[in-house]
Amino acid sequence: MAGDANTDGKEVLFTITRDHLDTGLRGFPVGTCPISDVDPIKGLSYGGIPIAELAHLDPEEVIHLLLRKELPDAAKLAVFHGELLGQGPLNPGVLKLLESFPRKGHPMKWLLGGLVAMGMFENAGDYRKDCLRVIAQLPELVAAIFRIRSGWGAPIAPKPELGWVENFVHMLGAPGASPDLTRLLRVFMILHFDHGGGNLSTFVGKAVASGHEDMYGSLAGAMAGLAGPLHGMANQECLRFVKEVAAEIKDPTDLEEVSKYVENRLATGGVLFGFGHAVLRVEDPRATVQYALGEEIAQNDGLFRLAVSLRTAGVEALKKRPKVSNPYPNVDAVSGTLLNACGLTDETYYTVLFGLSRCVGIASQIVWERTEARGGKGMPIVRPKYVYTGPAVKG
Ligand code: AMX
Repeated sequence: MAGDANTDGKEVLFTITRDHLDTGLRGFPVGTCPISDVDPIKGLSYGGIPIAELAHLDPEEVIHLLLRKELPDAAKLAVFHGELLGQGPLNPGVLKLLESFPRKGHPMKWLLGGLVAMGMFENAGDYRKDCLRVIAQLPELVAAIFRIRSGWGAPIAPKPELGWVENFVHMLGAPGASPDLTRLLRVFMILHFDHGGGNLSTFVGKAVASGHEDMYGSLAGAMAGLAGPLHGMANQECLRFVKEVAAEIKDPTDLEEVSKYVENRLATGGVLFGFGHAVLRVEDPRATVQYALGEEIAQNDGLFRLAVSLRTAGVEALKKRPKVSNPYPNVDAVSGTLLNACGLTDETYYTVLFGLSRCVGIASQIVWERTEARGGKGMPIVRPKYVYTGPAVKG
């Protein structure tokens, strides 16, 4: 804390005062991360490349960038695809366990259970090997969660020769899916792979791994963090919000009517879901990419048109409220309306899609922290200090 520090001439990054306690470690530098970064103005980047430049690449190229810290050429990409393919299908025991899960359990609970089960059936006990295996097999797990829990039918066998997303869409076999679902999910997955070192789920995953828990247990911890409505589950809540607005207005393109609704909602203490951010101070570039994609694949969809009207009306209204640090759309502002327009209409599953993607970045960061950081020694066990404020210690 201030006054206690002896910096020995070393660079001071942050001074901790009593006011900083109990603020969720907001902004505290606690480590280094060479994989991705979130800049308040430039937004998200992977390996120094802005997310907008990566959004339309092959998802496997971007996974390679996160794991191996370079975009692969065609030859390296082919080798990498072979490595993923070589992991084989998910152990049938995991799928059998899913069959016994209660349908009323939220899909994120299914994902947690599935990851724990994978840790018992698939575990190699090696962060690098398990990272590759979990990335290769998670699409099968998540597709099975959709199919079994939704009652769409038995899991569909993988076609690993397909791309990572193409295989996922094949295994999903979603009734009523539009032909644009693959295109959307390729972009969606890339946009959600990683988000700097300190977002809640990534931080939790790395903290669990710092006690040398294996990859599967660490990812299960991370996904429990992602499941909360202030974190990953915000995408589910955002589509519910857009649907709520749609039910209250006559014309989604009538900016005046949408603005009136928004002002009224804020005046009565309501939240504009899909707006604001803890770090960003501009429109999230991931939202910008999705608005542009929506104009190509969901141009005439009523909820998408409403999300576009909200993009203007929401910013105008939030800008009038100085307490709001960032009045601009975030990644969740439009992702749900696009998934809905492409046929994935049950928003309860959106956080699982986020989780499928985010496990890639978290697993990459765990591998780096456990096997490369500190000259290969790995980060020590996480152990922050809590300042005791209870009764004086006796004696
Ligand atoms: N609608 C209404 N009020 C908002 C708001 C919004 N979209 N964004 C911020 N505010 C309010 C906050 O509630 C807070 O009010 P208070 O002082 O009365 O408690 C005040 O403005 C200051 O908040 P802030 O410093 O701007 O934001 P934050 O860093 O505390 O929180 C976030 C960031 C995203 C939780 C917040 O902007 C929010 O609740 N947004 C709506 C929910 C949402 O879209 N979540 C998805 C985030 C993306 C993600 O992580 N997946």
